[in-house]
Amino acid sequence: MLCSATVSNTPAAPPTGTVKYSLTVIGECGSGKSALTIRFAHGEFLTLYDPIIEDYFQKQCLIDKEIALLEILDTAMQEEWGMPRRHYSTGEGVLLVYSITSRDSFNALRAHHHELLSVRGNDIFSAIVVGNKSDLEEQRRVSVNDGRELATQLGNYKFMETSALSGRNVDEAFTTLAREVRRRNKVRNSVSESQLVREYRLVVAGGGGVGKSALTVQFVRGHFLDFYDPTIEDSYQKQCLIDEELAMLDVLDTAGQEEFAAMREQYIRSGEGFLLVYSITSRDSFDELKRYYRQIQRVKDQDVCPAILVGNKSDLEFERQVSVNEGRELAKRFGGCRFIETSARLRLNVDEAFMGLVREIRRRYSKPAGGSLDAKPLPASPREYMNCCGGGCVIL
Ligand SMILES: Nc1nc2c(ncn2[C@@H]2O[C@H](COP(=O)(O)OP(=O)(O)OP(=O)(O)O)[C@@H](O)[C@H]2O)c(=O)[nH]1
Ligand SMILES: [Mg+2]
Repeated sequence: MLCSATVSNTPAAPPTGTVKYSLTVIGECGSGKSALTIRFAHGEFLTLYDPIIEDYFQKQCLIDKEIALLEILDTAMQEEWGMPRRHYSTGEGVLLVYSITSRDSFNALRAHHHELLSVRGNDIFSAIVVGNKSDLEEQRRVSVNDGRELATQLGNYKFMETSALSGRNVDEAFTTLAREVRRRNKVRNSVSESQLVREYRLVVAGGGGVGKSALTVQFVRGHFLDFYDPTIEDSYQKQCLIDEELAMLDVLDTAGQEEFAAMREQYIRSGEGFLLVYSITSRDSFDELKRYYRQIQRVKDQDVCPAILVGNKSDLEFERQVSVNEGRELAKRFGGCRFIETSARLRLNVDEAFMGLVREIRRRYSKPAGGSLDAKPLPASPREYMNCCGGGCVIL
């Protein structure tokens, strides 16, 4: 890693051509945020734990032949100070830190991430997940796999373990985050030059209580709705970077209850792509989708429409009534659309479902001249997903 270790805590004028990156370090108190930041900025280990309110550091680095000035905000999470919303709202890049010795600090990252999503709205930020204190192997409470899985679930973020004590992966963590920011900025700049962000009108359809709202809210806001409040109709917007292309997703969360069925024709007409959701714990909800699909075909007057079949509540394995194979078979009958199982509760495959649908729509409108479409099957599990996509799609 090329870090030219030119450190300055008092801003000096950076050489011309320097690119600035503003990064924020977020995580529970005691997870090692300050130790990591100081190890990176000053190359030394902080032996005394002194919970700070907030601190600001600068470090100049050479990253891939580019002179980069990393401006880092080290935040405070002490209960008595609370977590100022400003901390969540600043920084193009966010280092999400937990300690591998504390299950609580690991679990708390979801709440921090949820706060981030709700404060940022459609503002663009990059993130990576870091499991710190990796030198304390004998006190480990969070496995590498759990860390990796959390990073995938939160937004296909990169993941690494670090040790502020030994210096392991510390430079890598900050420079990787700067690279992620750079990658995102590149796309954003190309979009602002062309002034074009494609909008996608997605409709989330399916029976009552299958988890349409829970999936949508988990996707857009990053938290789980653990109560049931039947929907009439709600719409959401979310900006995403999908395969290096910016997209504005208009998501319509529809009513599953039969009493609102009269509204269906209208949203089918306006929708470009459909997330057809059933619950793996309800055969009725699975069978009901067949009627839905016929109605979409009729209203759209098309045999095949961009869609993705989603078997939700995959965390309730013991209550399963519909097998993975039945899901796959039904997807074949729905014009060979993609199939995926999700859990809104655990945030499993949630991003993949929505992004998979956008990819379906793109495929539909960018058919190579004279060529057949390359319909790669969407993996049913997050692990398969990582193998297939390498975590390449990111949410802004
Ligand atoms: N265990 C588990 N429960 C879920 C999951 N998704 C949703 N639920 C629960 O299922 C219930 C119904 O979820 P909703 O998202 O409101 O269902 P809906 O499809 O929007 O229902 P309607 O708006 O009536 O069409 C709620 O109590 C959710 O907490 C999931 O993935 N796992
Ligand atoms: Mg709902």
